[in-house]
Amino acid sequence: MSSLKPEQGLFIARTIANSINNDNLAIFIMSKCNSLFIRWLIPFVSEILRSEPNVVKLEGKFVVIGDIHGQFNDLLYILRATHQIEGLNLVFLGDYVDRGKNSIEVLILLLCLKVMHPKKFILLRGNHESIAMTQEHGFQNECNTKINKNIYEVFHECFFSFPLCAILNNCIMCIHGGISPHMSKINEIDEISRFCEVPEEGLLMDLLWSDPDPYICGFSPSVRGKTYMFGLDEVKKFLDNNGLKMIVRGHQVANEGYCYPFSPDQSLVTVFSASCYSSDYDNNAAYMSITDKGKINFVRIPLLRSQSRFSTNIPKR
Ligand SMILES: [Mn+2]
Repeated sequence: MSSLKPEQGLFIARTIANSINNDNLAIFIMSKCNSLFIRWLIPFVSEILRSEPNVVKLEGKFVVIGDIHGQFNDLLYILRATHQIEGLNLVFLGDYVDRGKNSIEVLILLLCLKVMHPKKFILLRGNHESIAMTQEHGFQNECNTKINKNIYEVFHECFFSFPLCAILNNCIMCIHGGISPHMSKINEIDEISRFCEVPEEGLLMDLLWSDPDPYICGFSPSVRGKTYMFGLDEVKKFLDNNGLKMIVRGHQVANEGYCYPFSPDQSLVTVFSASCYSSDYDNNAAYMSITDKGKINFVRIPLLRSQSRFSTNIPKR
């Protein structure tokens, strides 16, 4: 089988990454995105992702973006609003695929941005970046329909390669799900070998699957049927043990795009960046901004009810 030369692959990746203001970007991406390109892109970007530690440590100013779930217009809004800001890093909390109609476009755009700006874009793993979830919740079907039946497996390598956690300015922990009874110190995350399918139990699963519960103390079995829910006492204990101030996580719809489940306590915040999620909700979406002085702000994404691939009413920057 023929394959792309590195310079050909890089040329396409650069073209996509530089086209954020293209009026029909979703269509444009699909026009570039044949199986030859995907078979070049995934091993190439996976090597970059694998070179990152399980816990990525960063300093500076950030935006933190919650679940996108294949909602291309929400992603595009965030990118247009932020990508040109000098020195800003974008930290994504995972769940790029499934449920929405444009998982391929979302994932390909993010991976091309990662290739071109590996330090600026941090892509953490969500529980949907797994074989079991993508077989059931839309991504595999989308691959079969939009590309071909053989391409889905090619994506597995990048699911297995995303780092798990980010620590911002030594005080804010970013993770898709939450904490785990199997962890007291953050450096225990470094001991996980993450290059695999998400297991059915243990620390890796909990980090990607657990949820906060304001009505409990300690850990208790989750209503999801796997992993745990945790109380504020466990969050406080974990933050104290590790000299951290706050946990930012995604994984649950929040009506305003963000929510402090232990409010008025602000030790943990949920950020969710897919508006009118899965067309079952009429939730707002938001992302979080963190200045280099540590000031926190939430930015609402305008409701984009129609997640049409052809929509062009997104302001350009
Ligand atoms: Mn999730």
